[in-house]
Amino acid sequence: MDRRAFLATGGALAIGLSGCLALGDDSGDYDIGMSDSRFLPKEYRVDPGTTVVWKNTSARAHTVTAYDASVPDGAAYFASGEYDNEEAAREDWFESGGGAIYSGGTYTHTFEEPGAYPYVCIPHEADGMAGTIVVSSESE
Ligand SMILES: [Cu+2]
Repeated sequence: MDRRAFLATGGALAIGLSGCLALGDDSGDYDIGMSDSRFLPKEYRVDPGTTVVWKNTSARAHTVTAYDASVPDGAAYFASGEYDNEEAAREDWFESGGGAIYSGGTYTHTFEEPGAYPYVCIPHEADGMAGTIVVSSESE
């Protein structure tokens, strides 16, 4: 490699690094945002083993609550507040606002088993605030 080619490579590397740093400022810290009555995006695909981060990017409190009946066989139930099942999550929400993700708050869950995982926001279920995580390998 001559000196000119070496300098060109170094320049490209510097540009690549500054691009990574800029991403970390805002868009890189969550996967699914929330408006007043929507998960954004509504459907989200990940590879098995991926940790998904929800962030409440609105001013209202929300929950992330999986539907018991829809969790794939062998997969773990998930809900903000770390409830073991949907009934417990709903009861606690209606009694004390349990499981709430407040403005700016986050919830994370790692998805191991392939399949579709529909979930809902309990307080805004009637407004249609629901989403689905699809866990599948990219090659499928
Ligand atoms: Cu909500």
